[in-house]
Amino acid sequence: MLLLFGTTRLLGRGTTLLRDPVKRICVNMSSTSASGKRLRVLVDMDGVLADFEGGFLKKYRARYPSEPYITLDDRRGFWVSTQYGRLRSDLCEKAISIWESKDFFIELEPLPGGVEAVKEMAKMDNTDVFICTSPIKQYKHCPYEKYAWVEKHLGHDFLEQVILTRDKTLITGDILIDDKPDILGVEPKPTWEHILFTACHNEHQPTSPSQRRLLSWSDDWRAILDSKRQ
Ligand code: UMP
Ligand code: MG
Repeated sequence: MLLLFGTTRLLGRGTTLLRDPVKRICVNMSSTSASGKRLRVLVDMDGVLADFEGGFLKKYRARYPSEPYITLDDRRGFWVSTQYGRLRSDLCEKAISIWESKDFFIELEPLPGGVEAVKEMAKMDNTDVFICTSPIKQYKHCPYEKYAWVEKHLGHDFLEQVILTRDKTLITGDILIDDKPDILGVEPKPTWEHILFTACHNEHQPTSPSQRRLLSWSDDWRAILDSKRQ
């Protein structure tokens, strides 16, 4: 018993040593994605659950009322700072100053239907949902506020599902719902299929025939999940 307890601690939380082969099979079936049974969905935050573009424009215009700005209809390309820098070189830094400010990330409004969809997904049988989001490198407020946003909109228990990473290719999953058209990192063959979530900056961008889009949370995300189930 002592040996079993010690080994369990070594194996980590949620892992038990089961000598009974029937129990061992049950545990494997209910908990592992290696069996291919459970679907693992990774959902991005900025531009998918939280309205980064709308929040940025509102705060940029409030802080710099006499500076030129780019309407959401005219947004092109993932990097806001790059497009502002092309408008006038000093506007790149001004744009960055907005999302580096305290309260920027926590005050982002939820995008329509996103929070409800994630809550529904999380309740589905054989489905694990994780929020997979990249923090900015200026870390004073952003990582804290991303956790606080999840707690505020999805509840305290959902903090267990948060993955902060600058490299999403390292994370294993079946689907990654993300508004960034090119998700690159050290892993050349990520396990997930990238479902491009439509946003103002990518809606005019042609996508390769193999890339699937989710037009919004009113689109049929359930069918996309079902298509990945075995
Ligand atoms: N971001 C920038 N520069 C930009 C636009 C966004 O640094 O011009 C940051 C803000 C978010 C992150 O922290 O990129 C986007 O994260 P994902 O949605 O890709 O996880
Ligand atoms: Mg995003």
